[in-house]
Amino acid sequence: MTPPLITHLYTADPSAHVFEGKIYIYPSHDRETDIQFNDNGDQYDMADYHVFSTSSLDPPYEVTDHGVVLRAEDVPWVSKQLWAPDAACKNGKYYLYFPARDKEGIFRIGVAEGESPSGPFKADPEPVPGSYSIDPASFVDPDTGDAYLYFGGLWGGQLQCYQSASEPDAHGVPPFDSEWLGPKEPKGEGAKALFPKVAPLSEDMHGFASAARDLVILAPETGEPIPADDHDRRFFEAAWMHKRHEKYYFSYSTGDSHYLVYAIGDSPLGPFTYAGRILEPVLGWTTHHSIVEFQGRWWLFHHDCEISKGVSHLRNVKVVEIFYDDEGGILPVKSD
Ligand code: FUB
Repeated sequence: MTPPLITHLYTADPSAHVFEGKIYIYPSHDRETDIQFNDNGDQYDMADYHVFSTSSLDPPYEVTDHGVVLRAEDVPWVSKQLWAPDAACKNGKYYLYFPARDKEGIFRIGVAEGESPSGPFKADPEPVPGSYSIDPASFVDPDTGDAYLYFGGLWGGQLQCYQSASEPDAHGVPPFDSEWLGPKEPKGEGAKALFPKVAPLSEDMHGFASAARDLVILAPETGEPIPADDHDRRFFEAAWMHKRHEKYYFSYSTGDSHYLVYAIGDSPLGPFTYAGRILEPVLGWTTHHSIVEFQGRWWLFHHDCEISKGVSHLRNVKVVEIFYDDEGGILPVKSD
């Protein structure tokens, strides 16, 4: 069985990057809580972030914990729930993107800047204008240097609250519809799945260069958007982007069907075509990941609940090597 990578804290949602020749991991920091499990995710009540680094991904693991790099109490707009973060490097600086509930209980995405991949990070006083929902994943195209932010998550992640066709605000955000709060999403004959969002990042990495738009995911057999009722393939949360051999790979969690899956496209803005499963369900409700090349090998970082013996909000990060077939398809990870 793959051993946990980090064992002294509960960690989840690992976003891994190669910075300065090492692997840096930006995970959620899970903690114990008395909040009862519900489908809105209230029990995921995290309050700070740690950063980790390592020079080798083969066991036995030697991972450095760089300590707390950002706390909820240090961000003026945040009320609670520091969920899955990601980091980017551009212009010699490091940027931590993080979702959290604002003082009205609405998920927004913040950005914090630092001089080093190991932090600390200083957050902007307001969330990124035009951002909403959860699970930011930043991607700096290795060939063009252009940077993008992907985001969105259903149910507790509130993405379904932004479906209104009414006039968007000045940042292009549709009106928030609180009728959709909770574990809800479109369903039924003819309903299309909601898409994740993507926005090009501004040169200073603190804002969007243009409004977030849909990242279209098509079913290969029809060429049409994936139907809402197709819970084995529709986007739920945990966006991630990587590039290999000129192809863009958008991967994500299917949420209540518990798969990690991926879609392939020719542009970081899409469209993408669903291509298959990467990881079967793991112990625990959530599954969330990142994919990165390190020292000529490709790695899937993910989490399960091995250490807590299945407590869904007390997770541990793992890493496993992945392989591609000759056509560029990702070979599904063998469960162990
Ligand atoms: O860690 C809190 C939430 O659980 C994340 O934002 C989701 O992706 C899921 O892993």
